[in-house]
Amino acid sequence: MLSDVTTPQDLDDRFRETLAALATPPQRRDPARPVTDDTTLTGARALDLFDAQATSRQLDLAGRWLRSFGEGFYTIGSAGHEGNAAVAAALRATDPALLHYRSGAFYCVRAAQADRPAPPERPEAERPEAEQPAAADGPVEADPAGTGDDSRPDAADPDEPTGGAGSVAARPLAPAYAEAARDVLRGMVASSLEPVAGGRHKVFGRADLAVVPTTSTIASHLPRAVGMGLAVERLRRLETSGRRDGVRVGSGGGAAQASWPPDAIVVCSFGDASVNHASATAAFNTAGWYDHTGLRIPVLFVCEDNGLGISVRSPRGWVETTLRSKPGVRYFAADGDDLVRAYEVATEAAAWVRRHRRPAVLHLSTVRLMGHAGADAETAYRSAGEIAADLDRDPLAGTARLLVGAGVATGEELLARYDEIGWQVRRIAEEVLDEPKLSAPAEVVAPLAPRRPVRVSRAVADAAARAAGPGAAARTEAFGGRPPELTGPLTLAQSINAALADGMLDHPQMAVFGEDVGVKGGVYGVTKGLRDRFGAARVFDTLLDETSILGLGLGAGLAGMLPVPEIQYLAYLHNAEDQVRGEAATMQFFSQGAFRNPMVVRVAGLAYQEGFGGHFHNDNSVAVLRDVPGLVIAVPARPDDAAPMLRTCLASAAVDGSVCVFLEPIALYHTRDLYADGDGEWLAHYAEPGAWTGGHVPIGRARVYGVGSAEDVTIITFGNGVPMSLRAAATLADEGIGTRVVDLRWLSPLPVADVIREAAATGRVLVVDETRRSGGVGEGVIAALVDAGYVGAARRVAGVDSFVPLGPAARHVLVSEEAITQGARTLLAR
Ligand SMILES: Cc1ncc(C[n+]2csc(CCOP(=O)(O)OP(=O)(O)O)c2C)c(N)n1
Repeated sequence: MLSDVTTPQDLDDRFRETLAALATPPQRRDPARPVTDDTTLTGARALDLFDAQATSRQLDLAGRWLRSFGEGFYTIGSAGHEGNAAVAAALRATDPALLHYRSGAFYCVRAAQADRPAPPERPEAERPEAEQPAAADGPVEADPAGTGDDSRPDAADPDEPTGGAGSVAARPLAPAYAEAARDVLRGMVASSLEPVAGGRHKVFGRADLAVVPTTSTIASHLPRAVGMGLAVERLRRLETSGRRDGVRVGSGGGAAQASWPPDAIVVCSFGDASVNHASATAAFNTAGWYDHTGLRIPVLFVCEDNGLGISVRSPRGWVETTLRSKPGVRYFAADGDDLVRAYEVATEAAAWVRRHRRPAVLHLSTVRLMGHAGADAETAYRSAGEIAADLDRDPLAGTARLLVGAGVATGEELLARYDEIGWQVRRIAEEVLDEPKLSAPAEVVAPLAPRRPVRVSRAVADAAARAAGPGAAARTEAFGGRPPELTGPLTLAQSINAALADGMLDHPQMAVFGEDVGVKGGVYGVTKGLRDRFGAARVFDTLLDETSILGLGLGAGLAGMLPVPEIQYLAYLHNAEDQVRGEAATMQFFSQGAFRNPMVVRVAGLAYQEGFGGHFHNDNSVAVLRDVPGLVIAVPARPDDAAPMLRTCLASAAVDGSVCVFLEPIALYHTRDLYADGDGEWLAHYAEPGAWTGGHVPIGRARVYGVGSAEDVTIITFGNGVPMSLRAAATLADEGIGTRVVDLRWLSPLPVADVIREAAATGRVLVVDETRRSGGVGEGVIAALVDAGYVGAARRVAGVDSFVPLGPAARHVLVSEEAITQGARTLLAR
């Protein structure tokens, strides 16, 4: 130990000292043989993993070096966690992986695995216990493909280490490792050539490696991993039952590359402090909950436990205690600085998950070297002795000791390899320094939310043609002989219900799920009958956790499904927002569209539920959604808008991978009348398929109603504001005031062109915003007018900055028709 903290120099020096001190082995071992007596891991493969670990280590050192002269922007490293190389080696290159930010060695191994063919499968008899079908271990399915192979993907190819056989020191660095290093270095310098995020973030990710980029929000990828597991298993069942052909996997799906193999398992890794996060506990709970119900979720959670979350220690024994106690999740543990044990246990764990299609957690103990990140002064919260103790457990040195002890290599040879790798990493680092960076706003946002409205409208037209043509008979049957266009005028709720059914008919990969949506048909009956028509596999009740509901959607979308999760009330979206904001909306941004999570999140919300519920059932806060870049927010106010808007959202999700929030005004669900009791003016006929193309509603287009002369004032509104404003406009018309009422329909992107045009037509704008004065939609409308140079008069009528109280008191804080009428009069009196 040269100083109190472990600097890159210390770490490097210490490693050299350790290797120099290793005694030369008495005799050489054939690298094709197992490296120890109690493993199948060959010496050659262990050498190969050493290379991956050394590459990862050199990347950490290079990251600090780049930072030292201001050209590197990321110094969170993998040093001390290189045992995750063994986890990668225990998996297949096609197993989707969502990785911890300390996964440098895993990433290198995965890159090399993808570079070479899968190993031959071993006969059943040779498989260890974990791979054999379990006799009495819960309801385990027969191996569908009959392959049985699931483990030891690397043990069977001892003669072909990635770097080639021959003299240890002379083995060239595997091209795949060099390329992996280039990927990582490009991430560090924010090069726009970085293969997945293109310079938008430093992530581990690549579609061809089945590595899905994760964000820096710890544990937020775990609910998605569970969703992926659910979807992978569902698609496997379709495959084994020969029905997968009917599922256009990938057509509307999440990954640009081919879908994952049916026997894939999902792996997700994270740190020890992260196990306490609500998203992590949600994911464990959901995996266990489904396991308890008999549903299979093949997910391997990997907790890389270095004992610290930045400066906060995990209490001794806590991580093991909590991971062991997750119901339905099998526990495995290994020491990450012991390559052989880590490989053996990881292999056993992966085999168990693959075989049984059930969740497990691998608790991998690690150390953290060089602090949390570059700027972290560990001495502020750790003793010198503690820091030094971590150095004693350096996994790279551990692998070196293993190889030298086994007679596979000498310390000198390994040091030569370490230096050769270091030299190459530095060379690549220098190369990527000069690469272009993102240089313009348009370039930064290009992959955020691609919109191809012509393709979307064509997709709607195609759906219409199918529904009217080849799918007509099935459609009639699904609707019990009476398609919705023949049943008379519908309410908003009935119209959404019918459009969901049409969506299910047209998108075989679509699934509707959420709390109470299945058997009950939703608390407002919006999903009524869908489960009976389309089956419990496609319309199902979830557990009561919004984070998990959205996570299931995110994973399912990525795996090729078209998820339509429901959030029962807008108020309850807020405790799960990160899954929309941090996960869903960022996926295309951080993967340049290589991965996408098409999704239409139905949310029942907004206020005016007369006499019911108070704030939690009348939540009118959409600000947190409106500022999510790329998110589509639809608010249908009337039945004959709801169906085409839902079709548009589904098509946009399928075509462009859009993340859409479909916000349904609860108070309008069952509304029938507009002006007077019994007038039936808020009901509408459902369009027959032949009329879908003509009635298509593109994203970002408003609806305009002219009342009276429509010349005097423009009311801009949405949701509940629409019928209220139409009634106010009728009153104004009696006073000789002509109004045009603009229903925004889309809160994001706002229909700016329509707004400007209609505002300019009268020169007097009244924004009727049922959300709140501060942070409400009206702020955005007024800002759009200002940005466009609108010079006329403008006023706002908005909800009071308050939560909505229970009972009649709600009227004091909500926009009223009277306030709208008065607002228009004031505007005209100016
Ligand atoms: C949700 C969230 N809260 C806080 C942070 C800031 N943060 C980044 S890493 C980290 C510690 C994570 O510790 P652990 O999960 O043990 O992983 P380690 O870094 O030790 O490998 C924290 C608090 C974050 N990234 N995400």
